[in-house]
Amino acid sequence: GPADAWWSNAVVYQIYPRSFADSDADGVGDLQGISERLDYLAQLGVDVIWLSPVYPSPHDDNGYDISDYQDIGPLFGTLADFDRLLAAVHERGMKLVMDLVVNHTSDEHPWFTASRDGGPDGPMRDWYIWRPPREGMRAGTPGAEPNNWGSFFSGPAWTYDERSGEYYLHLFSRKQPDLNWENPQVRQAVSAMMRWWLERGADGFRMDVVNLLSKAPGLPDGPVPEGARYGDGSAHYICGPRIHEYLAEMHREVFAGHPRPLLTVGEMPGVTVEEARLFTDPARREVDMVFQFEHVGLDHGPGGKFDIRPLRLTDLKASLGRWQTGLGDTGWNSLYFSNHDQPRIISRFGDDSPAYRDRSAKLLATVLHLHRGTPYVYQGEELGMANAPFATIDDFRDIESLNHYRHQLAHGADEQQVLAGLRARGRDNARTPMQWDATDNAGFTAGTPWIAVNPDHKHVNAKAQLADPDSVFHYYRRLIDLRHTEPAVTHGDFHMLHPDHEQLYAFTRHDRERGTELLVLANFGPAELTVDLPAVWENSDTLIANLPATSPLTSTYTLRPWEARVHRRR
Ligand code: TEU
Repeated sequence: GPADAWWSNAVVYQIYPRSFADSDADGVGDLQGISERLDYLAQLGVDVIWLSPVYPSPHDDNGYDISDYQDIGPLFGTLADFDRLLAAVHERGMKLVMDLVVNHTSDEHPWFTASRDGGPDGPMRDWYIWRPPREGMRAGTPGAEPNNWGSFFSGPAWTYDERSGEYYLHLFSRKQPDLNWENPQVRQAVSAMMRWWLERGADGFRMDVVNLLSKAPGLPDGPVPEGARYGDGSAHYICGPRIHEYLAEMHREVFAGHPRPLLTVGEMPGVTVEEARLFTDPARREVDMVFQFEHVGLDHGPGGKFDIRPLRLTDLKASLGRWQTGLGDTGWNSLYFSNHDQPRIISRFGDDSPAYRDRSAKLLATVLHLHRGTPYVYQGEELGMANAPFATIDDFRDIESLNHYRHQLAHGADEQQVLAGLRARGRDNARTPMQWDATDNAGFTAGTPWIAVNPDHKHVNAKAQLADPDSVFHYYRRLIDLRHTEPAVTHGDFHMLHPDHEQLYAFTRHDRERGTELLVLANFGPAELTVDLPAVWENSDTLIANLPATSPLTSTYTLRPWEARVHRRR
């Protein structure tokens, strides 16, 4: 089962190459920049690096719109730079996982230009999803789209091609047309491309929105949410009718019998625990693990991600706890709070005020890393990087934020309210440059960064934290080490304590085979909290904690603001 897989005690580090390290002063990070920083990652102790897309791309969505799957984009370097990076990663005993974006391509990919320019009868037409206008409607007019689906990036999910009189589907931007996975030629081309990267030495794939590949036949309209202009088509493309067939076929064609240990993780918005059990059941041979979205949607209001609602700790515990149990015997969890699409976690679930930012960063890390599954660290998370102080719309770069702003204002929304949503939830919060040191531009670039550096880099940066044994960096290093050395972290059963408590996140991990048990206590907030403890924990050892203990554990213990502790008994 997964608990025996090579990755069962691995920790993955995500690099967003645009924002990691710029070696040639063009203001955008690159592969050579990554190569120069590998010792930092080796020191942190991570096992696997996941690279967000580095392929040729017009960068409408920062590389998630790919125009050539088998090359490196000139912004990032060359295939020779990639080979050097991969060799250097392998030399340090780490692995490198590529981002696989095959729900859609760029509209500048030759597959799409051939599909579009060949017209309705052209040989490549069926590689994408083309449809005539809605019956009785004049093409190109509002409402004439083939169905009512909205795109993830505001506006309709269809764009009209005047020359052929048809529309193409794009669940994301109009420059990200969806591939037609019903077409076996598409599937074969994708498999061949994946094999090519594995032969080059890549160690697996993170698969972008891979549960959206199969669309329901007929592409039916979706319900229109209160106050919305477009329908929600998700029931017709999330885990659609052929999705398990496609992933099992991909596994057979690409991964089966591969001689090297690989890792596959499917990014799956809207996936349920029940579906995730199927996707990650090793006997079904689909993917090793999935990224689910439930816990990062708990603070979304009815208006969606930019509609800010505070998190209730009981909701977070109920959600993560259900996933722990649901994938406890079959399947495997991915554990993440942060990635390039999410705001910074200390600004969201923690407390980024000067008094508590480091302590809450360590608390969040403790809670996440002590769950069962594979933890993912997003660049800068290990320094406790926070959301950026974006002032006006000119400070934002992300297509999702810019489109949302434009659409909201066009429909009469209040600008300050829209900006408040973007500041709290915009993806650019995760995309400000990595903070290497206190110099101007944080040591990220000698040029002008493509997005402003967070001014807090003067005191929050890697150089300062490497020199401080109490830093967030060294705390992450110790957590990662713990996963490598304490089997209960990898294998222990998960048991939630006090599920109804609004301030305490507490659980145990019981390794029955070795007779070890861990107790995790985390005080989510700025108030002290006295907890009652079962007698068995009296005088147990501290395994890791973000504060020195005030006293040995007895039948009660008072946790200070944002205090997190892990105790062990045998
Ligand atoms: O994201 C998919 C996704 O569903 C969301 O996280 C999305 O980014 C957005 O926040 C919805 O509000 C993946 C990639 O991680 C993301 O960067 C890409 O923009 C997207 O797919 C399209 O490739």
